[in-house]
Amino acid sequence: MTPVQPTAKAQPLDVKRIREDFPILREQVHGKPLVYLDSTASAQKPRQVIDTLAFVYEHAYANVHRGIHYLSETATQMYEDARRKVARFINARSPREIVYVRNTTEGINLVAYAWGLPNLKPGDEVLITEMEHHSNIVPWQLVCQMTGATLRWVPITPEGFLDMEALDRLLTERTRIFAFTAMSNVLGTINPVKELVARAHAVEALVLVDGAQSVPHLPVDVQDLDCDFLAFSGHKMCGPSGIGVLYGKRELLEAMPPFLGGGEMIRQVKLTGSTWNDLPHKFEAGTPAIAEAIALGAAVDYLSNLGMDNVAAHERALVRYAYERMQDVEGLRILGPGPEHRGGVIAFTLGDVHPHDIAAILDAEGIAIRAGHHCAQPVHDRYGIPASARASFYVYNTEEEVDVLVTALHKVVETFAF
Ligand code: 7TS
Repeated sequence: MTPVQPTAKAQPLDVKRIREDFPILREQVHGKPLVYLDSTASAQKPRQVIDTLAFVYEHAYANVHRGIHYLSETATQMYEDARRKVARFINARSPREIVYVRNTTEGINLVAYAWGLPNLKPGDEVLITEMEHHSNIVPWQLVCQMTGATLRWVPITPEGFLDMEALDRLLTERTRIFAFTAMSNVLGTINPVKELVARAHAVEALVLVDGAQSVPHLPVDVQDLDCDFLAFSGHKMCGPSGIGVLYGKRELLEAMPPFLGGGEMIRQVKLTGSTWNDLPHKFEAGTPAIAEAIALGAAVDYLSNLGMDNVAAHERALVRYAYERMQDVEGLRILGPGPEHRGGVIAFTLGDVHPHDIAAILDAEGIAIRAGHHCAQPVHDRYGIPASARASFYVYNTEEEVDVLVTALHKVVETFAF
């Protein structure tokens, strides 16, 4: 595997200033300063995003695409401006390719149902990987059951990479779609998305990229990657919960039937049948998350101002530091590849200590990590463990916080005296 290449142009983030933008980071937890190391589950929100939500509700709130009145037109304008910002952020050809959904999970389900149900049949194969989040496994299991298609998966090597030799055997002319994560939420592995897309296209399979962990942390350019679909969540990229995005190539989205039916997604409704609205509204039935979509635009502005190359470089440096410091903790085993191949996620086990006990001891120190299977049971099965503890990093985390984590991990070792 080629290490993830650092970009020469990256500038250091001014983390002290960034932290001032995140009011929650001033909280005390159990009398200790909060050390938030759970951004892979959900990221904290900067003042700019919180203020945008408040601004919309105080000054610009009404339903969108419906009213002829001032407020509705203002809200619609802001809602569509945010869509244009998202399109630019991932370099989509057009905002019409940006469908607002609730989260990554809904985006993947949209493709599984609206593309999968009409297109899959017995003999067809859907290819996923062993390192997927449940949201990129279960929808495909359901749709394969309904259509008679077969679900296959690319195994993971002992080091935590996709097994590229197995991929060669698994990608065949029977493969209709290859759905994989750009970055594992457990192993931290950054997958070679562009290469995987090219290999899938060589057998004429479509590609859905689960961007839940890549769009918030790495520069993503859908035209360069040439992926057919990309799903991601606002709440993991400093935006609000309840808003996410499905990017899809226009011709594919045009050809797909709607996923949900209702208001807004129609052109005309007769009791005998209906016709559909233009993209992207065909996929946006019902009143959407209006203020949340607008605030996602503010999150995109925030990250764009920091610069995604700089965000990625900051996390790379932090994960390298954490990876090295954590080697000193007795009995600690890190899942997945070395720091040069991973994003800002470190999942680990510590002797026989249950990950929930690790998380509870750390919580008492004000440190928020996640413990469990992180909605990725097959990854844990692969390594023969039921669960792990996981620290994850974002733009507001510092080396000092890693030091607090490592000191607390030594405390866990002392408490359990192994
Ligand atoms: N895909 C990946 C790779 C993820 O990490 C997650 C969420 C999802 C999909 C689903 O995102 P949602 O916004 O639709 O829920 N991952 C995690 C996690 O690691 N801990 O909590 C949520």
